[in-house]
Formats: sequence, C-alpha cells, structure tokens
Amino acid sequence: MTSPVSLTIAGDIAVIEVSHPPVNALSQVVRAGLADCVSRAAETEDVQAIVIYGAGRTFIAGADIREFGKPALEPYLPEVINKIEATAKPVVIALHGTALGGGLEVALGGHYRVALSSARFGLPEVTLGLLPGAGGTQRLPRLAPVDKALAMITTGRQIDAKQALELGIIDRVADGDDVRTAGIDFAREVIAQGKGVRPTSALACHAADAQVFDAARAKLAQSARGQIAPQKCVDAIQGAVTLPFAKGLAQERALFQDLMRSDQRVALIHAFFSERQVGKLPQIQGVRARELATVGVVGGGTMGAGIAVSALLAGLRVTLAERDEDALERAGTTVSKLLMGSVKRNKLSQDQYDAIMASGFKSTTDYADFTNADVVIEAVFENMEVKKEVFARLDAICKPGAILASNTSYLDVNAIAAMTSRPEDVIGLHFFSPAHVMKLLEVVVADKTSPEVVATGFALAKVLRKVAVRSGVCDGFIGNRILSYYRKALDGAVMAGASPFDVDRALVNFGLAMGPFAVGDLAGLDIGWATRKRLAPTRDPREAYAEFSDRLCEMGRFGRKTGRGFYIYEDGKSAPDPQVDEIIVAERAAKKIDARTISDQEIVDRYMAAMVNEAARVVEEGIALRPLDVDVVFLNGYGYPRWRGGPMHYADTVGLDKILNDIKAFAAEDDFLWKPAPLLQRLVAKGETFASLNP
Ligand code: 3H9
Repeated sequence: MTSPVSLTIAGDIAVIEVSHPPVNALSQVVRAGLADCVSRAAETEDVQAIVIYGAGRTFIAGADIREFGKPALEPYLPEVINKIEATAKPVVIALHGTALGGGLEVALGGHYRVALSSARFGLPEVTLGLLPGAGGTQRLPRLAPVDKALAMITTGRQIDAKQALELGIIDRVADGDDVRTAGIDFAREVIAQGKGVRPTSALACHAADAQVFDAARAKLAQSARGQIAPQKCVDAIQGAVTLPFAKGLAQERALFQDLMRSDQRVALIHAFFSERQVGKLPQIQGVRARELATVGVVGGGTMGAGIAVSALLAGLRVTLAERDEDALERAGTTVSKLLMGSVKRNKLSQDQYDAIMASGFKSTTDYADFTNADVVIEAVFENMEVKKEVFARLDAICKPGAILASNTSYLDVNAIAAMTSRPEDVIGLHFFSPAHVMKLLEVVVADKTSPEVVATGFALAKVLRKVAVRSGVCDGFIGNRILSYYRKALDGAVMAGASPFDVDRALVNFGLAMGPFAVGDLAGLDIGWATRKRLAPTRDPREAYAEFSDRLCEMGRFGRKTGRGFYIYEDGKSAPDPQVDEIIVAERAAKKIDARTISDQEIVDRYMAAMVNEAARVVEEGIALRPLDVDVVFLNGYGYPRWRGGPMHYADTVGLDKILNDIKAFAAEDDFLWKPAPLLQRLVAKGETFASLNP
C-alpha cells in the first residue's frame, strides 16, 4: 500500500505532503508516514529546511476519531510530534483549511508556521470529551497568552488566521491560495536568513497565577455543567505553567488517557458520528437535490419570521406573505430585529444587513409573488383547515417543481399533501423555535413525497447550517411525539407528589439545558393546550389525564409571553409560582391522590424510561429510521445533554434491562401509560443494544 504521506526533495527543501482524504486525519498510516518522511528528510544531506502541508481541502483535521476506543497503534502521535520538533533542520508547517486537534498539535510541533488567510485553527478535543493529548495543552500556552489558550482549549472554538497571527500561534499569513508554495517560500527565507530551528517546547511558557485557573474552573462549572473534560483541560494547561515541559506533557498524556476511558468521551463521539450518519439515507443516495435560491414563507409569526431570517442569513432570497398589511408590518419588524441581533453579535455586517433589507427580503400579501419560489414553507397557525386552504392556494400558484413545505409540528402531512395536485412535491420541514438559532430540522417524509424532494430538504438544511433528521408521518413526528409521552410521565410524577419545580431542577441537574416546565413556559403553554384540545375527542378514557396545565391556560397563563405560567416572570427574572402548587394540590385532592416524596433520581428515571419507551416505538414503526436519528433530534432540538450522547445512547449505557424494569415498576401505578415497547422487550430478551440497530 502506498503511504498517504510523501516526500519530495526540491533542491535544499524537503516537501512532505499528507494526502489522506477526506480530512487528512492522523490515522496510523499517516503517523507512520510522517515519522518516516521526517527522518528521511532530516537525513538527506542537501536538505536545509522541511515543509509539511496537507493535500486537498484542508491541513490535518485531527486524530483519526475512528481509532478511538480501540487498542492504540504505534507510532503514537505525541512521539511523532516530538520527533518533528527535535529535527535538527528547521520545519515549516504550511496551513490551509482547518488545522484542528492533533493537526494543530502537529503544527505547534513545527518550528515555523505560515497559513493561508482562509485557514482556521482549533483544538476541539473538549467537544469529544477529551483534551489535546499530543502536546497541545503544553505548546499552545508557550505561544499564546494563557487566557487565550484556556479559552481555545476549554471551548474548542476555532479562530481565523488573523487571530492566530495576533496570538503568536502562526508566524505569517501568506497571500494567495497555494499552500505548498507558501510553505516553500517561507522555508527559503528561513534558509536565507539562517534562522535555524525553534522548538516550541524550549520557549518559556506564558505566565499565569493559580487564581486564573481557579476562576476558569469556577466558570466552567457553570457553562459546562456536568462535563469532565473542560476541567481536565484546565488541569493540563496549569501543568504547562507550573511544570517543566516533559513533566507537563506526561501529565497531559495521563489526563488524556483517563478521558479516553470515560463514558462522556464515548457519548460525545457517538454524537459526532451520528450527526454525520443521519443524512445518509438509502432513499436519497445519488439523488440530485433541486435548485434552491428563492424561498417563500407563509406566515410571519415567531416561526415564520425565524425561518425567513435563517434563510436570509444563509444568503437565500426570501419572500414572506401575511394576511394583511398590519400583520406584514409586524413580521417585517420581527425579521429586521432578528437580523439586527446578528449584526450586534458580529455574525452579519451592517452592509450585509442593508443589502438583505434592500433586496434579499420581500414581503407581500399576495401569493402571486410566490410564482418564482423554489420552495415555499408554510408557517401559519397550527390548524388543519387553515393549512389545507394555504396548500390549495399554493398549488394553484407555484411553478412546477417548486417544493411545498409545511412547518407543522404535529399535523398529518399526508392530509396536507392531498390538498394539492402534486403530493410528490409536498414535505414537512419542521423547524424548532427560535428557528434562526436551533440546529434541528425534522424533514417529514409523507407517503408520496419524491426522493428528489427529500434530498432537497436535506440540501436546504445544509445551506441553513442545520442538522436534518428524516421523520415519518405521525402525530408530533419524532421529537414532539416522544415529548408528549414523557410529558405525560412527568405530569404523572407531579400528580404523585413532585412539584413541576422539582421536576425541572432534577432534569437540569441531569444535564438538560432547561426543565420541561420552563420550556413549556418559553414556547407558550397555549401550544400544548391546543394540541390537547385537538386530541381530546379521541383520548382514551383510561388515560390518567393531569389537568393542572389546562387550569393554568384557562387562567390566561400562557408562560413567559403573559408574564405567568408555571413560573412568574418579572424584571427579567423567573421564580416558581406558589399558586401552581395550590392548583396541583387541589387536583390531587379531587382525585383522592395522596402525595408522596419523589426523589430526583425517580424523576430522572421516569423521564428516561418514558423517552426511551416511546422512542423504541418510534423506531419500530419506522418513524425514525434508526435509534441514532432519535439521539440527533434530542441533542439538537430539545437541549438533551450532548455528553450523554442522546436518549438511546444513554439507555444503552445504563442498560436496556434497567429501563425495562423501571417501566414495569412505574406500570404498577399506571399500567395504561407504562406499556413496554415490543422492540425494547425484544432487545432485552436478546441481550442487544439500540446501537446494534445503527449502521
Ligand atoms: C484529536 O485530534 C486528539 C489529539 O489531540 C490527540 C491524539 C493523541 N477522524 O464533518 P464532515 C470524517 S481528536 C476521522 O462531514 P466538513 C467524517 O466522519 C480530533 N474521521 O466534513 C466524514 O466522514 P464520512 C480533533 C473524520 O467539511 C468526513 O470526514 N478533531 C474526522 O463539514 C467529512 O467530515 C476534530 O474533532 C476525524 N478527525 O467538516 C475535527 N473528521 O464522509 C472533527 C472528519 O464517512 N472534524 N471525519 O461521513 C470536523 O470538525 C469536521 O469534520 C471538519 C470538516 C471541520 C474537519
């Protein structure tokens, strides 16, 4: 097998190229190839400087994540990098694309670094539950100030070439777009100026006192609640400041290996690969997406305006329709406000904002303005009759081949498609609020939706920088269907004795971004109320229906937007409302329920058992293609802690038999709600996991 790393001698310069598509990850063959080429270059008599660069779209994007969890193979990366650094001839690293993780560590092990202006740099190991384990925590603070190194390593955030230059991480930003030439030119100068080697490990580390590290730990205890890796990153960087290089490096290695064995690392890598797997659907392999340049949005409420902004920020042209001029004006104001938010956060320049408002964004009361749209997304009130009417009108006006999409969060997309003469062009595109921020897009595939339209839904998600998950049609699709079920289980916990505030606290401690009752307040309690009223006629009389949420809605308490829901919202703060407890106590009394103490652990167990049970049904029915699709939905749309990998991965981690036993135990209290899903029972009987159903 030819090595992915090659050496060419060009006069007095040795050029080492890493060519290991798609992202030049540091697989064993790359590490071995690098070590070998560096040795040979060093031994070649005429060579006076060595250049290392990456072929294709990027420099090295890190260690090969697919090797993690398997026995480590020699040569190990830290040794390869030490070897590069110890080379007696100057080594110039030429950078383009994304130099990430082990890739940036290779660069830090070189003596000089030159980058194209488009290059980006980062140490994203922490996002995989790790820390840079090949010298990154030791060499970075020898080049960049400690606070900057801490920020980069503990968040994994990337910086651009200009910032890298300012921080001292690189020596030059080169003109042009030829990285090989940039490296060779720099090497020529090094030789001409007789610069010699400059090992990073020999530089003095930037100074910082213990308080800097204590403050970083305290901050991360809040911002990265529950996570181990960020804290270990701080420990490793502190080692760079307080220990000699070799000792600091050894400590970094030990911490790295501890993290490699952690459940959090396994969960985060499951999340990484699941997000890349989720779009790989047999149905759309090789299918070309349709053109997407012009987007129509029907409805300018919170969702419609958010969807419009998401498309505008991605450079698409948007026409938004509302019923009348007043509604249109309100929608325009919302769009402009959201875009200005992006300007304030430096995500959009003022010029770009002006250009969008001048020509990218149009609003109208006339559907005739949709004649040229490639896709029209309906985001009107969640009412089937209204939606049907909208689709019939769109069908009459839109050009052939235009995609007609509904942002419904619960309703039957087949019934909506049936209102048109082109059901093959109809799809559900379920955005999550706020639509310009939330990463998740459920692509709801109806019975007649064509593969080309599905492929275009996924392509749109990519343009919008969202994670798309395919869902079949059912009430609530993947996410909201599972949510409805676990909300019933949590309502059950409240009826049994917990307060909504206990539930929220227990689940936030478990790692959720927000408790489910607080989320309800944020989304608006009227939304769930409308759904419950819609489903009331078909509700099974055996269901133990908790009424306290309805009571709040009847009082006009819809959550944040009315200042009261489960919580009271005043002066930008929220506090539990004792009146909510009174309402619940009254309902328990009416239903003759004796409240008991419910532990935080029981709340978590109920929440997880309910999620996993319904998710198993969702997978078995083919609503979600695989367990990983459920995980990606909850990680990107419901604030589920990424470091737990998603509900299905979590269930595998704690054991499916434990989940099944919990379900059976809860069934003693309510055997209507708690019926074990057949798929879960089968997996337990066979001793298998959800992971066995993932590709
Ligand atoms: C590390 O370096 C540890 C060291 O400190 C210490 C070691 C001792 N390995 O994302 P894409 C695959 S930890 C293996 O769709 P993009 C990916 O699965 C690592 N495979 O493309 C996909 O495969 P497929 C630190 C990898 O252009 C394909 O490449 N580094 C790796 O949107 C394309 O990926 C990171 O965490 C990898 N490292 O984005 C960087 N990376 O086609 C992780 C990617 O079969 N990677 N693949 O599905 C990224 O952030 C993005 O992939 C990148 C490209 C920005 C590079």
